Amino acid sequence: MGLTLTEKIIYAHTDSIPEKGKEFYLRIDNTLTQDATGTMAYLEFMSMGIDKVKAKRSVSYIDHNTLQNGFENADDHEFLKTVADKYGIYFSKCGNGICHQVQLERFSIPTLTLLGSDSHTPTSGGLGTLSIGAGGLDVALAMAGKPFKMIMPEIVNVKLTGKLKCGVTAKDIILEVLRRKTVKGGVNKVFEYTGDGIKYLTVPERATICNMGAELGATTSIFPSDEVTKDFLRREGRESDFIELSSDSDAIYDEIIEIDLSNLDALAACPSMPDNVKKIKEIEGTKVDQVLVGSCTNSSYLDMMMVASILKNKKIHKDVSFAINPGSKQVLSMMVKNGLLFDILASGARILECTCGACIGMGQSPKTNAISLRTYNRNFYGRSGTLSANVYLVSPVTAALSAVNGYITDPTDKRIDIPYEYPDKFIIDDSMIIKPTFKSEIAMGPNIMALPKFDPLKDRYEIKVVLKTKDDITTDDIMPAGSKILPYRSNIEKLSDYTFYNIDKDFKKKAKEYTESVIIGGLNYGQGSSREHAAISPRYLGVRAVLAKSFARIHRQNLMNFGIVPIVINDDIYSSINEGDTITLDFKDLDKNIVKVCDSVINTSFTESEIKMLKKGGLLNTI
Ligand code: MIC
Ligand code: SF4
Repeated sequence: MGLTLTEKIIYAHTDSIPEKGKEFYLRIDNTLTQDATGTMAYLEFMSMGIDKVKAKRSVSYIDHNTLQNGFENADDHEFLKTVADKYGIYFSKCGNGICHQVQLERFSIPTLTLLGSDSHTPTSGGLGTLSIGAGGLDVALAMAGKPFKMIMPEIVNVKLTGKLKCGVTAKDIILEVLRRKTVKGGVNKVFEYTGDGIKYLTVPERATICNMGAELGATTSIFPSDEVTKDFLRREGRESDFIELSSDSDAIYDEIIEIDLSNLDALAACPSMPDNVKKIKEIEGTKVDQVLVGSCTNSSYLDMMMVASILKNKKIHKDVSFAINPGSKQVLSMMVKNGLLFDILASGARILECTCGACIGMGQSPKTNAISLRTYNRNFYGRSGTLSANVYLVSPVTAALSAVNGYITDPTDKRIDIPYEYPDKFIIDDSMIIKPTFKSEIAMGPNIMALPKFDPLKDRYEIKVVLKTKDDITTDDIMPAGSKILPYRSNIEKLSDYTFYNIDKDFKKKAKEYTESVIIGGLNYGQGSSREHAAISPRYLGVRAVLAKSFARIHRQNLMNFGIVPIVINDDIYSSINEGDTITLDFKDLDKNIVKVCDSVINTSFTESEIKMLKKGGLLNTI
């Protein structure tokens, strides 16, 4: 029996063949962190008492928390720089680019494994790397040389046939997958792309698809490493990193999805969920106030080439605010060299730095009730920084055309002439990537606080329900980001002020009053980012368990890592408990995977190591 690409890479990184749906340990070759999750991840790494990273290559990026409006972010950057130097980690300076884009360009290698403290780490799947997002503590463990505990996923084959119509792009392919599978449809699944259609997709386009595969809740997404991969690595001057690998022709998949690319129209994820997908045709004509191009989903040179081609000799509509964030210094340099930047600038664009920027709420919050079109991957409620804004996620082509017209414009079947060169050799300048010397003293600014300590789990709680939520609660709901809050990522006391802030401004007050509490959640609780702060902060405020209909993969692990028990409940239990109720939680039989919620006996499915960690009050207490 043939093997899938995912199985081939997993089997090469484990000691025995894992059983589907069961826990196993994956050896991790490389790791990445970014600044917003990195400070915590490195504090955790340092608490392990290891003198040097054990991964083949670890890279620490500064790309999220870049607005230096006070000392906090700059201090975090300095801390991260000194940690990187001391422990043998490459350090990508602020301005060098968004972690996933730079990782793709300069570091990722087909067939290897990559663990990153950011949910969009799967971007490197576009290059054939098995790349997975995780909480900072899991990445810290990988840097300490420990394998990554995961569930052997189901493998979904997405077969792409035919060729995209003019004006329809890779972004529309992943929006179509999201339309079909929803934001809950990928939990514990890997999406493996095959079919005739993939040969027309370059590595940056494949990376767009794998990047936004995170919105399916998937473990990861991956393309084979083939001639297209080789060509990309050659342009990057890294042909020697090429290793060919694809699935066997008789590989068995758990599920097959077919997409005929020639039938696909341009799509948009409408407010406020990435799976609320409609054809652009259906929303065409809607007036737009803001258009933003960038983020790790769509900020490659290829994306910028399409945008510049549309904007050349045109002007942005007078009522539209238009801005771009190129994904990396490499992308921006090539834009300067080949004239793209001049044409974009001349059109009336605002040019922003090569960082996450508005995607994580670092500026560019739109006006009240704005319609904002973004080439990003997430349009969750509140993420733009303006609660009343309506954010649509679209391709760079749709974004640029709409910015010129002032209303949402369908690019389907529109020919775009590209007047620029796609460089045969990309501009390579790694001077903003600092190699470690193992000499630095750690610099800890006054805003960087020690990790909070958490106590073990008791056998029984009589405990208040501090919050009851609906389905699809995101980590942005739990622990919002944005320029005002992100500077406190390494100061949990301060950060905790904002827990559930956009949903319930009194959350902290109530949680403190109750001392210990539980949260009741719907389906897919904790979808979205890998930020472990969405677990640490509630735990810091006394949350001991979340009872939800289902959990997102990364957040479930983060909850357990910090001693919050994630308990799956049915509809009846969900309906019978309300906010403000006092309930009993009985963990006496947790060893037998039994938890009692009031009178209901719930069979849980924790593994032995998870039970041990939960009882101790979290992973750091265990190690
Ligand atoms: C995001 O896109 O939500 C982030 C910001 O990149 C997060 C990480 C974080 O919260 O720092 C993610 O995707 O994991
Ligand atoms: Fe940065 Fe946005 Fe990508 Fe997250 S999704 S890594 S915030 S660009």
